[in-house]
Amino acid sequence: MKKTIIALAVLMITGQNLTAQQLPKDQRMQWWREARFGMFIHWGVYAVPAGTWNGRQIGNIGEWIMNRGKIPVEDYKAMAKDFNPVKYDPDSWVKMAKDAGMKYIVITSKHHDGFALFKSEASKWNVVDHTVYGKDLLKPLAEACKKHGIKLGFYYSQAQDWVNPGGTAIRRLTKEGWPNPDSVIIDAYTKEHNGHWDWRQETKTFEQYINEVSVPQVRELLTNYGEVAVLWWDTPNGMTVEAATKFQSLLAIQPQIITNDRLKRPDFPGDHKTPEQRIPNLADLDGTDWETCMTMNGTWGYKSYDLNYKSPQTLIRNLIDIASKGGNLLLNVGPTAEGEFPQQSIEILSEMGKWMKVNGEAIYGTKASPWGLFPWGRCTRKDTKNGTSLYFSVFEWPADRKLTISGMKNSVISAKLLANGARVKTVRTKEGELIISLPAFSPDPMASVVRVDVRGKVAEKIKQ
Ligand code: FHN
Repeated sequence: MKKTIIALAVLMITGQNLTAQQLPKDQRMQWWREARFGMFIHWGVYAVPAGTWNGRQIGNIGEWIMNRGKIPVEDYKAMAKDFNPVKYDPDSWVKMAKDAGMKYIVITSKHHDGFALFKSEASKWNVVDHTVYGKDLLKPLAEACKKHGIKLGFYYSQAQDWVNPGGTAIRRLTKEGWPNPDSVIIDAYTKEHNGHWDWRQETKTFEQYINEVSVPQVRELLTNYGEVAVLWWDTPNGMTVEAATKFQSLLAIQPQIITNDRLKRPDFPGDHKTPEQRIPNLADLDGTDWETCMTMNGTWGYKSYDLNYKSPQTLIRNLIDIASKGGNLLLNVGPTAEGEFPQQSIEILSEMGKWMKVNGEAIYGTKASPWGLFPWGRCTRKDTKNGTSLYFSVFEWPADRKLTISGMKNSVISAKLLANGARVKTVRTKEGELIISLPAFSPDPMASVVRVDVRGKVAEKIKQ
């Protein structure tokens, strides 16, 4: 407790310096707010068992197999001999992301299994020192991203690590299920749940882990790979203000970097929120930037038998829904141990790319809908030189072929379908409603976008 108070005091005193090390938030967030769509990649040794250990299918998400199966550290480490991504082609990964319409990639440089996809001096449990493959996986990805104009970010599990000793703070859970920061004792369940089922995990303290592995590795990531666009923290369980302050001060190495809200709650809010596997309701949004991260099937890390993929239509509509609420979508791919994207993911990316090529302007650089949601679809908007472009994405083609927009007084300059360029008619009713008349059939089953250009600015929020 005393330590926390001292660290908080240090933070308050140095707080200004910490933020001064970073470029102003709006400047840093500019590309991210325009991008709207990125790729998450969960890749590591868990792709070897791919959901099955000792002949048993282990439930839950694939990258948690070590924890869920309570796999002993040495057994898990032994799996690294089969992590041999000879088919890894970072150029084609980046091209697939780019062709899908994604503008950035965030890859798990180290997930909770502690395995670093990069050469690290801080822990030998990394791809160079621990696999026959023996090469840094992030370097060529950084080069490919640079070549194709895609921003690269690193996910880093700063406080949860089941292999590097000390890598998970042991805390008794409170009644609500959150770690209680003032306790140190443990019943067997809490211990296992927190990542302790092998004595090897306990040969060092959490503090040692933070100082000897986690902080040095983040420094390596921020130093050795050129410009890093995003640092994506995860599972701040047991994080202390002292530890978070150390990570935070490293950000000075990359003054343009964007970070999320998972370093340590609530003291370090980062630049954006991270709703996981869900799209927030309008009522939950408070003006803070946000990014929904989502899987294509039911797992982040590769699981050979999870074939429960969402349809391209669902994912495209999710992206539109998110953009209409002012957020970003970080859509996950879990590559195999050989270094390939699953075929289903490739197909989904390609379908999304086809839609984005035609309709991307309804997503990139747009702002949230001035009206909230429509029963038949969503709206995004963009300020133009002379006025505003409104993008109405139609999910449910209305039987009467009419979209009714209430409460907007701006006069219409033009209206057309992005799918085929066909003009659509608009009329104004006596009551001032705008009626958009659609053709008989929707030109695109994924979502058809009507772009309506109007004069002047459209008010931020219009009551219907
Ligand atoms: O435990 C992780 C999980 O494996 C995955 O990485 C997700 C992605 O947001 N984050 C954690 C759970 O919140």
